[in-house]
Amino acid sequence: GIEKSFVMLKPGTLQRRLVGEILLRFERKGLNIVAAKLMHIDESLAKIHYGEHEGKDFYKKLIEYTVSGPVLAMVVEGDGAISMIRQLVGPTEVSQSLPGTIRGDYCHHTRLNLVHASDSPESAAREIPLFFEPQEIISWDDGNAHWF
Ligand code: 3AN
Repeated sequence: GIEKSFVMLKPGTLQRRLVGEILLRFERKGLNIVAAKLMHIDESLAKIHYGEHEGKDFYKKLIEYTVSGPVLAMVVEGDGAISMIRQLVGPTEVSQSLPGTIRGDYCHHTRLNLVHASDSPESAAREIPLFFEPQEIISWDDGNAHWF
């Protein structure tokens, strides 16, 4: 079914001028960008977003990195979008991410893995409202839905 995923292009994406490269992959796959916002998120939002990692050894650096510059927060929609986007992004551990995935092509360290994408429908439902008001999400139709 149609799903919405929360996707965040983290500060390294902007620093390395990779926004276009990454958006291209979502568009090429046929996904719909239904919300997008450039944000410099504060520590409290970063901590809520990454709350599940509190106490882990990489947590402090993860928060510092996430607030170190602007991010592009997005909602991306499509049939089975959540797992499809995880496939496009590649595994968390960059040594496991294959060429052809975003992390496989552009990341050499797990701490600098460029993209966040919801890992389940439950995560998406929690994450999207942290970053977007309902009226900021604009679903649209490319006219192909009746074929599948
Ligand atoms: P994903 O981003 O693939 O959903 P999570 O949610 O497990 O992965 O981890 C969130 C972020 O925390 C990752 N994107 C990465 O930046 C960082 N991270 C996760 N695991 C590690 C690790 N073992 N060492 C360093 N950083 C990590």
